[in-house]
Amino acid sequence: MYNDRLLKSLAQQPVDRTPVWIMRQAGRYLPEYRKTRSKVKEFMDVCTNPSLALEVTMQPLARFPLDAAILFSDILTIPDAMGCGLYFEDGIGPKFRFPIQTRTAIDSLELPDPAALNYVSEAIELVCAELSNKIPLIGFSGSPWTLATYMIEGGTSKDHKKVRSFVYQDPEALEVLLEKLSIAVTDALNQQIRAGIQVVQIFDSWAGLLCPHLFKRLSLKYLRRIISGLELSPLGDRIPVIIFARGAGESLEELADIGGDCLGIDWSMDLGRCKKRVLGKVALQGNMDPLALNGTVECIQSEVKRICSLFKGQPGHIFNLGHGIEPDIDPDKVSVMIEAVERESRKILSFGQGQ
Ligand code: 1CP
Repeated sequence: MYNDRLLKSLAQQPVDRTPVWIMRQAGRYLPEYRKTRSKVKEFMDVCTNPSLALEVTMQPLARFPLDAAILFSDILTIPDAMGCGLYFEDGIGPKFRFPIQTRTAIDSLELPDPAALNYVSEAIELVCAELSNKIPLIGFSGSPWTLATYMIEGGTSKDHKKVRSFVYQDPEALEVLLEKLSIAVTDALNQQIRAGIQVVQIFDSWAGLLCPHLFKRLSLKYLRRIISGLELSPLGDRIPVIIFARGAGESLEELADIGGDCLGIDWSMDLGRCKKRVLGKVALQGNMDPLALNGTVECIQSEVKRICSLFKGQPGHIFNLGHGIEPDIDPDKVSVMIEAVERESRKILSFGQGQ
């Protein structure tokens, strides 16, 4: 790997400067993405077409000196492959034609045919060939809990009342669903590993819907199982795992103890305090407020400086936003952020190797 800053930071080893990538780095805030997107009818047409997925994955890398690529795809590809009938409604978001709302629907739900996700492996192979080991490629999946929220709600939701009620109405059925999703997620991630990804990120974007004891039972347990079921890379390397459990700050210590390498920290958390709680056990990723990118240049620079300074002389930080980038952000502000990470982190990481 020519640029191994991300892999080194995940292993909490010293680097010359803090690595940086952005959640949802390919997407609507980039005019080149909107152009590619306009060539096809549905968002999923980009994901399922490996050459379009390659094109979009590479777009942010052509603009910014990022330290990682993330495959352009979506967490909802797995429920889609399980027959839930994913579609996107304009101005609303993802929806399922066949939501999973009863014990009967859960019992008859089948694991995806691995061939149904071949388009993901094909896209990964194309991206790896294009990257030729210059920077690592991150593969990803949703957590079983987060996928279950979409499947039970029937799509995106404002209040998540259906799934939050289901937790109490039929906990046994929910656990059957989570078991099935754990197998599907483990299989899908192993398929991505065999195709060539070098890092895994698991998005538990709706972890915050669960109070800590339910989070343990309905999410953490399955995350642990998935991590322990991951295969070695085709070259025999362990694949580092980043867990982004949004809203689960209360359970940080427990999250640090399930075999992952890094915790993604959402923007609502105090990163300095997170560091005291778990750094050493795991690396930390984050956590600039995505809306800080709407601030002035000086505001962005001072936020970056504040965050980078928390890790003075200490390895194990990966700079990122504390959630996905918003579609209305000016890409020039992203350049300001990345340049500031480079400048500020070189200053504070005095143990660098002069790369
Ligand atoms: O083009 C469009 O209009 C569709 C917008 C879009 C994009 C750009 C969707 C629909 N998905 C994506 C890509 C995507 N999704 C990536 C790309 C890789 C990257 O460059 O980072 C990734 C990693 C995801 C992951 C994802 N999808 C998550 C987890 C991250 C998070 O934001 O918490 C979630 C929750 C989804 C579901 C989803 N897919 C799309 C949308 C708009 C949503 C969110 C729906 C909701 O708010 O409930």
